[in-house]
Amino acid sequence: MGAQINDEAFEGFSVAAPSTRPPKCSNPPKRKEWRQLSKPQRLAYLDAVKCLTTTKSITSFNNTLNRFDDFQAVHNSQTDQIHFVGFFILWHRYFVATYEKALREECGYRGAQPYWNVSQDATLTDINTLRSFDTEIFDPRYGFGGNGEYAEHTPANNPLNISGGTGGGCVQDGPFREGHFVTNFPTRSCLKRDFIPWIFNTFGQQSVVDSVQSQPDYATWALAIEGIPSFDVPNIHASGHFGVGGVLGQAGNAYNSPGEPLFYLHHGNLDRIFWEWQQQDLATRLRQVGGPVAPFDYGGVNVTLDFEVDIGELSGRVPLSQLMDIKGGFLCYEY
Ligand SMILES: [Cu+2]
Repeated sequence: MGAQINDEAFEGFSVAAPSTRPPKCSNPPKRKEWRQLSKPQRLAYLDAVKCLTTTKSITSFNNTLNRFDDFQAVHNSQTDQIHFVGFFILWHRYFVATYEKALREECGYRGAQPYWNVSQDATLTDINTLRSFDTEIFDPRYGFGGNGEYAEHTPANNPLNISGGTGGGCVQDGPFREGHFVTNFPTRSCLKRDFIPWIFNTFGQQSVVDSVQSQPDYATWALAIEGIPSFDVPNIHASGHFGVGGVLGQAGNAYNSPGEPLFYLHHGNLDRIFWEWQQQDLATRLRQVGGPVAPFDYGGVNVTLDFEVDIGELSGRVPLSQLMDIKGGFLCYEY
């Protein structure tokens, strides 16, 4: 007993290296597509998300009341630095893994972060008529509920004049319906959705994913998965964001998209696609990064493995080298 206390005291005085060594990854949670979960597993996940909304905030932002808000606020505060950069996919990998950790460690969730393979739902058949996608993802009991109530799209609230928004108001069914779920940051709001079927369906095609996966190196791959801010060129990232959030919903808002609980399933899917691409040549792709440090600065200074991403009060600062392997460094999960 006495010896143990001495050891601990000694640890306290030692340099940081031993205590910052990441723990070994054993028993990684296995992430599955939403529909691969049993119904009790789906309910357990939805309950854990609701639990985050009733667990006190740990961040110092104004208006964050709970742990769910914390994640939205951190993303919001960094939006202008973490998109259209070389570390986009790795920042979001770290962010989703930290959310998964919060669900497990703070809300007693025993499963893994599920993902939503949007390509499984993207269909071109009823592209302009579909109001509510017919998918178990939006199931009112075992899913995330459906579209928002219809709200008028005007030049004031739709300045880019994006066509095809079919909702825009508060979600009316499911666990995140109006009166049962709010986001508090930056201001209090119901969860809004504004399904845009043509974007979801054309951008979500498996062929779009296939062309991303054919990219030969990290920098071109990273650009392909994120896409460019244009509705003329299909990209898989925009499919989940604008297909669900459209013009007026949280998912379609670059700053506040993590206010949409499906954000974590959509980005889980992008991460799964990343890991599948990495596995095509793992030896190389566990160590290959690239793309700009500064937004849109293609051809400028590129990120390296030493480049650090920082999700602040959620989990701090980590070099990209620690985020390359989903079962090593700071990460511990699998697909
Ligand atoms: Cu983002």
